[in-house]
Parts: sequence; structure tokens; C-alpha cells
Amino acid sequence: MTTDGSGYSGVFVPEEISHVSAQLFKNLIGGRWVTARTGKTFLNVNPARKDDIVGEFQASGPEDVNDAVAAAAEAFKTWRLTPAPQRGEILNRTGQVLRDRKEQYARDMTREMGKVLAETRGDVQEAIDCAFYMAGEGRRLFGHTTPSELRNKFAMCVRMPVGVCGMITPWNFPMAIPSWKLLAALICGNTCVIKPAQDTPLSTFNLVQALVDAGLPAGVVNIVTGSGSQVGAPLVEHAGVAAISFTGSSEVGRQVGMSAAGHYKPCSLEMGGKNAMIVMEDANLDLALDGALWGSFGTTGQRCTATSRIIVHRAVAKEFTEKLVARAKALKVGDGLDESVQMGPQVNHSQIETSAKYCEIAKNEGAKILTGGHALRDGAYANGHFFEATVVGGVKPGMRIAQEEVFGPVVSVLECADFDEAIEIANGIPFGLSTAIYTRDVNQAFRAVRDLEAGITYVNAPTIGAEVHLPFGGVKQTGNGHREGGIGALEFFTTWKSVYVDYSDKLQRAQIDTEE
Ligand code: UN1
Repeated sequence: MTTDGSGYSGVFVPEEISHVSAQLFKNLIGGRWVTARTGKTFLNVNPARKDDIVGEFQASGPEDVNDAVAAAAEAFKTWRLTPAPQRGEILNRTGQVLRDRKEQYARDMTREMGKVLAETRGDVQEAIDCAFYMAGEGRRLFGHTTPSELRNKFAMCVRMPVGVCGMITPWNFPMAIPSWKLLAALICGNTCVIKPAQDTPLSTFNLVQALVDAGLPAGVVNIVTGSGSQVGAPLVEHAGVAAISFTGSSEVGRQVGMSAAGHYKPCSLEMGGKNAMIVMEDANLDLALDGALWGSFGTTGQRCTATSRIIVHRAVAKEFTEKLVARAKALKVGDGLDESVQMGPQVNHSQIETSAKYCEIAKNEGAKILTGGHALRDGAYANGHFFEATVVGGVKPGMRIAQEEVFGPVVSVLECADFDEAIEIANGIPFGLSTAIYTRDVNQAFRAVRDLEAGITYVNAPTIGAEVHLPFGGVKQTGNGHREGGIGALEFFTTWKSVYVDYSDKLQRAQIDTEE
């Protein structure tokens, strides 16, 4: 890691740890890299090669959260007054730094998270896109003016930062998702404390290092690594934290939301999905197959937007399913650092256990594993958390395999008789993040856009592939009404102030003196 000294007061010295020979990473608090007050650390391990230790990170506790929040509160005093276009310049430079380091950061990410290099390059690219998009917001952050009901009175609404923002981020998009939160919060004038997932802290360090090297002042972003109970929960409850932005499971998100509500805190939750792709009988089947494969097995199925249900019209179901199974079987699974590999490992052992558990559940419910269904343990696979690309057939809408999020390379195929039934099946779940329809009938496509209950609908493209300048999030148990990306993010990270300027030089009473 490097620094250019701009606004950066700490010195990061990599330390060799004798027992694991791993680089030691410290928390970033008030511009200084510091060890946790707990004196404890944890290891970040490559999921493709368990003997490869990516780094040793701080297992922090509530006192470290206190320090980080105090630093962020101090930095807020000046950052909120830094003109937004200047904040935007720092984000613009951050985008350039990330672009220069894209390959290294992608390799670091594949090593800590497992997904293949093409995808980790995409993850870093998403942070680059976000940096440039949010940099531009520094010259917009539009408010609005509106007429006053009184004479000689001016009315306008302006966006204000909310203060110190706490962020809890997942391991599946370990740079893109922190970038959605951090860069949106920063352009709005907030300061931040971020707790990255314990499986993938390095990518957040890399993102924050890029911000620091681009000139971000000390204390504006602070990183505290550690567990949900020791760092996440204290962050949510901390009186000095004005807002919480969380991405993760619906189960944990629910706890985060309830805790934040108890502290009267705005809280943005982005949670689970059970995303459906509808394939109608008039679809371009080869295109739908490409989409199904990418949507289901990209990121080893570990996206909240992953295609996990394919609802196929019965007229084409047999042909589609046979071809899907053949293509899933042919996928090359392995270490994502090998450019020829198409699907990497799952992030940890517990995730492959979950995939295996759902395959069992599916079989017990009467569905059929058409290919896959097992962890890969032989030969080169023995040293990592690999699971076969799995297609489950004969799935009925009410089965648990069709209702619950697996977050692994396991896709269910369901048949439908017509468009209406496809929509009914697609909507018959507790989640509502992403959806897709493959059809060449424009009427059907627009009806799907209207009727699918989800935050995102794709026509003739799979359920993954959201771009940073459009709102990202979902309905039902996927979210609590907020959006990331685009101007949706600004809505969460700013609060409206209504401003009335009376230039009449006399007392005017709203709602009363209106008839002069
Ligand atoms: C996620 O699914 O967890 O839309 C985030 C996509 C990516 C982001 C996914 N741009 O697939």
C-alpha cells in the first residue's frame, strides 16, 4: 500500500507475522492505521486455496467503534463545509487511482473472494464508474425552488448531509458495494465508518487507500474490521452515528433495522433475492441460455441479483432445460486467478454447506437434481470451497428451493403454461429484487415490466448487471424502501432542509395573510 501524504497522517507499515507470514492490516481511524484495542486479529483466507493467507486483520470491538465514530464526527465539522465540487474532485481522482490499479485490485479480490478475474475486474470497474458518477454529483446535488404562497417571500429546498454514516457491507461485491455507499455518502458531505465483511476486508482497504491517495482528509472515512456482534451492532447502536446503510441477508438486515429503529436512525437495508428469469415460447432460446448461465453461475451464484429461478414456457421447457444442463456441466470450475476458469469457489465452507443443504431439501421435496448437487473435493478442489454448477428440475412454486435464497450455484427450473402463470410464479415469493423476461413480443415485455414485483426488470437480459447510475434495490423482504445507485443514493445520504426567506420587511403569516 502506498500513500502520497495528502491529508494522510498515518503510516501503514506491513508487518510479517511469523506464524502465518501474512501482511498485517490495521484499522483506519482519524487518518492513522491503528491496531484494535482488543489486541485480537483474524485471518483472511483464499477460498480457492485454504493455505493461502491473504492477510491478518483487526478483530475489533466496541471501543474501536467509539474511536472511529469520534474521528468521523470531528472530520464532519470541516468535510460538510468543503464545497461539494471540491469533494467531487477528490472522487474524480479516486476514480483515476482505481483505474490505474484496476488489475492489482482485481487480483487481490479474486484471491480473497474467489470470483473469476473477469468478474473482479468488473467489480473494481463498478467502483470506478461510481467514483466518476458521484464526482459529477458534486456539481449537481440538485435541490429545488418553489413559489411561496406569500408575497416577497422566497422558498427553496436544499440537501444537507446527515452526519456520521455507519456502513456494513457484504463479501460478494467487496469493492463495488462499499463504493456505492461510501462515495454517495462522501459527495453529500457525510463522514463514514465502514465495517467490511470478514471474508473480504482487503478490497475495502484497497478502495479506501485509493480515496486516501486521492487526497481524502483524515477521519472522513474510517475502517473498523471485525465481527457483526463486536463491530456491526455497536456501530448501529452508537449515538454518534446518524444513519446506517446495510447490505446482507434478510435475517441480519431485519435485526439491523429493528436496532436502528430503536435509536430513531434512518437505515437503508439491501437484502435477499430469489430472482426469476421468465423464458417465453417465442424467446431467442440461445440468447436465453447465455443469460441463464451467466445469471445463475456468475459470481458462483453469490449475488443478491443471481438468477435462482428460471420459469420456462412448457412448449420450450424440455429443449431449454436439456441445453442448460449440458452447458452447466461443461463449465470449468476452479481458481478464479486462472483465466480459463469460468466459475470460482464459494466464499467459505459454510456457503458450500448451504448449497448442499438446499440440494437435499429440493430432493426431499420431490424435485430432481439434473446436474451438480455436490461439493467438489477431489484433486485440486480439495484445498478450496468448490461446489458444482447445479440445475434443479421438476421444481414447483411452493417448494423451499423455489422460495428461499441459496446464495450459491444452484438454479431451479419451473414450468409455466402461459404469461399470466409465469408472472404469478415470479411474484409468489417473499423477495422482490431483480427479474427478467426473454420474449420477442413487445406487448408481453411491457406487461412484464409493469407486473413483475421487483426493483429491477430486465428484458432479454439476465437478472444481473445493474449499472451504478440507476437506482438499485427491491421490494418486499429485499429492502425497506431505500435505493442505492443513482439519485436514489442521494435521497438516503442527504436530508432536506426547507428554507424560507422573507424579504417583505414585515410579519407575514403563512396560511393566514394570503388574501392581500
Ligand atoms: C449483488 O447482487 O449483490 O447487478 C450486487 C449486478 C451487480 C451488482 C450486484 N452490478 O449484478
